Amino acid sequence: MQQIFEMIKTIAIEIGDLIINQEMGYTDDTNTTGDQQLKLDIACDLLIEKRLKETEIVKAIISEEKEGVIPCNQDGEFTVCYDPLDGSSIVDANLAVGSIFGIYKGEPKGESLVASAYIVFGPRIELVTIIRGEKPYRYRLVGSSWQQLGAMSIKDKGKLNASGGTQKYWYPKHKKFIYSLFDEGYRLRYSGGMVPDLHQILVKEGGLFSYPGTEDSSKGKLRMLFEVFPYALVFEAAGGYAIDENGKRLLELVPEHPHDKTPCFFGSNYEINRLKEAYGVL
Ligand code: AHM
Ligand code: MG
Repeated sequence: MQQIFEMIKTIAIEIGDLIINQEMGYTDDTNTTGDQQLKLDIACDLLIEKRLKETEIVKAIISEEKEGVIPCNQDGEFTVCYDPLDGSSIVDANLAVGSIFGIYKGEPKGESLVASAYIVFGPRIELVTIIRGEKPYRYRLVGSSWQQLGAMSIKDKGKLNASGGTQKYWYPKHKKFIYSLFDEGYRLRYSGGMVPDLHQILVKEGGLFSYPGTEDSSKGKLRMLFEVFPYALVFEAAGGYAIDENGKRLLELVPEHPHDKTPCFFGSNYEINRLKEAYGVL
């Protein structure tokens, strides 16, 4: 696994450079979920594809920006599913964005996720890696070396509340629940980039991030293989929880298609219990 993590460190430096120097603007293409692709999305995708193909233990890759599985090394062991540049719609506003990697052994699904990693491109570049069964570790790029900042953990209760989706289309139970947390004193923290938003909750050791199903999109927006499962592994290993709208652990879900989405909730013990109560799935 270290071979993949080392390559992800190289990728982080190279994408950091692309974000600063690559020409912005859209191409005429859309990805499989219908989002218009930025030139930067494509450049990041190609870079990751090239680097993962060079990593001998990678058997295949699946990108959020492409349809289907791309074979890499015949003797490889792992399938890496990745979102090359999450939050690309906020990159031109110069907000933080990220790259997410799910590393699967066998058929990609929650149970076969063996490790994951994400990179945050903010004022600094940070990386979080997790191997199933171990703690998540946080690193920061200083000059050209990676400084380990220690293991990440989540307390029983936090102060932050971040919910995605168009509020007009939130189901009444979700709206009532989110407002009840604000009435308890929770603070709104939502940038529109799941990588910095989830990273902030982890760094502040608690809180809740929701991307619910809504009246206009019953499965929400976030894709299981590239976005949801990698964070579910991080949150659980940090001592938090990661569930769907039925109270089921996200890591127990099985996508039918690589680009399948699911409503998802990541948080500390207290907020997740309040959510289960509000959704009637306790
Ligand atoms: P993307 O993969 O096309 O960038 O979309 C995913 C992003 C997440 O980072 C973020 O949580 C979500 O979209 C924001 O969506 P919304 O504006 O609907 O809340
Ligand atoms: Mg994304």
